[in-house]
Amino acid sequence: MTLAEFIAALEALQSEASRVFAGVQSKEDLEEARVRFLGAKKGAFREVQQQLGKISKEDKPQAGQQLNKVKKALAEALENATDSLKEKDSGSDSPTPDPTLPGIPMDLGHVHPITQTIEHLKEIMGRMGFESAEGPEVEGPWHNFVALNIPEDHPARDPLDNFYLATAGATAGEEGSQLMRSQTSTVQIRVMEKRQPPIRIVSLGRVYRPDAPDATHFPMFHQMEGLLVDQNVTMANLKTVLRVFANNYLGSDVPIRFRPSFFPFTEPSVEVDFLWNDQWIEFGGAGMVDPAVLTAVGYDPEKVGGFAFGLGVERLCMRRHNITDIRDLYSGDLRFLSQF
Ligand code: FA5
Repeated sequence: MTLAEFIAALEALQSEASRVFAGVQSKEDLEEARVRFLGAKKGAFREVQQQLGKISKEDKPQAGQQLNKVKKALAEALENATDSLKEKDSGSDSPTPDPTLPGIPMDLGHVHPITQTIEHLKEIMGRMGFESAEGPEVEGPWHNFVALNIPEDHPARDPLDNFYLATAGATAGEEGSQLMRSQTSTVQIRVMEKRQPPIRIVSLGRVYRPDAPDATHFPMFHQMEGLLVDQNVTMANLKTVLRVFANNYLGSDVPIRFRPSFFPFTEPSVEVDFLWNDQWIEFGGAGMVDPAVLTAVGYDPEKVGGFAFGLGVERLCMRRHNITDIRDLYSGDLRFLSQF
């Protein structure tokens, strides 16, 4: 093959390729043209390139130069065709935006059912004159146990039954150690330490216990603590307050049972059960504030007395809304939560 023939073949290839690439209308056309002219095995360029071996030694440098020029031109033609196809895709084929269409509706979040319950409970208790009080969730043994008359060897203080925090220099359970409070009764102590009777507070907040989760237990849950301290307070006052509370929150026909029980910080003590689906379910504990507790906070048990109660908030919410598994409340499943 002569140099002139080689160059003629290159020119023919370039003009044909330019024509084809310029006429590309679709992705399929583009791919077909790419394979036809630039295919690595059987492409037209490759075929001409293979003729280079037949060119004489003297003409080879010039033939090589021409070959490279055409190679570059073909690569450019491919690139241009690709670009113009892209432009075409994003241009006339895409729908014209219609500014009169309505927007995409967005779901608005709402308050979690337990938070709604807490607000509702505060409101009912507020109407009976109980003001809202708060205390910290990280506590020391004094507020969680000692001032509540829970002795050192009581099982409730066992490190395995509480979430103690790693506290430098203090053994779990000893003064100086810290734990996530296991009950809101801590707030009774905090309020009485600061204030003098008459006291009438309610405290709603989180508590923590290493309980295995099941339908009625969760390791983090909420309690509603009530405390009333005054002169001449009797068990009848406690029963009336809980009865009026139940009437308002659960309905006047809800049967309540007070079952004799024991708490170190109340004497006498009761367990408070509500009937639910023909079964008595425990909702909390209550009783008359133990004189030892009144003494621990500096009150004179000869002059003042009181009652206290602590109810499980999740169980109240579940009873009211007929929720059968506490874990649903904390699953984060919006199909469940958005019903409230
Ligand atoms: C107490 O925590 C006492 N502080 C209550 C009290 C206060 C008694 C004031 C006397 C005076 P108890 O451990 O029984 O008591 O818990 C009270 C309620 O919390 C239970 O009846 C239950 O409704 C709820 N509860 C307890 N453990 C869990 C749990 N793991 N998950 C969900 N709710 C729970």
